[in-house]
Amino acid sequence: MELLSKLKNAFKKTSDIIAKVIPGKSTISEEIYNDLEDALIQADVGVQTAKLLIEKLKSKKISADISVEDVQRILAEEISELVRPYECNSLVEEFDKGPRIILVVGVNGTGKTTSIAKLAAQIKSAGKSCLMIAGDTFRAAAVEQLKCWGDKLNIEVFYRNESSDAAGLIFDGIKKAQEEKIDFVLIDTAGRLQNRDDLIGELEKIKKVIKKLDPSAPHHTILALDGLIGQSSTVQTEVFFNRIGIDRLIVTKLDSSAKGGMIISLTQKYKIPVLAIGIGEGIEDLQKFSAEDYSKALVGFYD
Ligand SMILES: Nc1nc2c(ncn2[C@@H]2O[C@H](COP(=O)(O)OP(=O)(O)OP(=O)(O)O)[C@@H](O)[C@H]2O)c(=O)[nH]1
Ligand SMILES: [Mg+2]
Repeated sequence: MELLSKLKNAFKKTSDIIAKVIPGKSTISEEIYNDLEDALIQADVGVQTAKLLIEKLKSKKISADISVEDVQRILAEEISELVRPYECNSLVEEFDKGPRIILVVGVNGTGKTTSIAKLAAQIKSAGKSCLMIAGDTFRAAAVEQLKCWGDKLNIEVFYRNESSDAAGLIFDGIKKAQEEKIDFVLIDTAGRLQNRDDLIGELEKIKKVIKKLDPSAPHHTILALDGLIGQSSTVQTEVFFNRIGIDRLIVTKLDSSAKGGMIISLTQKYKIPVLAIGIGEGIEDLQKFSAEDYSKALVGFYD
């Protein structure tokens, strides 16, 4: 229950956009449908998806006498249906044998390092061992940031103070994890803009190096997306999807975003499961993505 109310608060900015269209209305008119469509677009669900949702809503042949809750409930059900295929198991739930090697990528400041710490905390509390590799050798403070999380969580961080070669460091870190039979390896990487061809190329090299040690790895390549920028993250997703081959999304900062609808359009377009959503800066603020909870929170419907 506490989780749901956190989610509810996190999505308040988005759900307010939708809720304010229909307060106190007892009948649903073409005008309200139009306003709802606009609200959905504002919440960044995407124009096509917004149109689709309104069509679905209309096809329900709901009576003219309708409550706000009815509209919210039906919308939540429709949204849930769209995103349900993109729910997935948490890393720990799908664990078979270690080391499970997880690479986290994304543009600058999207929440990669923080999300790695949050995931590591979940892995630890499930009783599995974990090594975090400070593969962001680009920014001096990046290693310190991950070490700081490692100290707080009492989870080992593999790092070098001065290293220009991220791939070499990552290779050595994975080797150590294999030797020590550690269950999970979480690899942090430097933020890189999708239009920096050289930096995207470096990630391709990192993936190749990882495969030398385990041809089945990385077992997941997670793209961290900033929930604040909403649908604009499509441009980023496109490049990482095509060049690096991502297979999980983490959408962060949804607690302060009014664009929570982005998850619908992104999943429909790229068909990538959402591993988790970030709803705050605290270590516990990374939630498993639940289609039902997300949809209800997005439209502000709670039964
Ligand atoms: N409110 C909120 N803040 C978040 C969330 N996730 C991350 N942050 C904050 O966003 C900022 C950037 O997070 P980082 O984890 O450093 O992002 P990064 O992708 O590693 O950044 P670079 O390494 O510089 O590319 C930090 O201040 C985090 O505390 C979230 O879900 N909600
Ligand atoms: Mg970072």
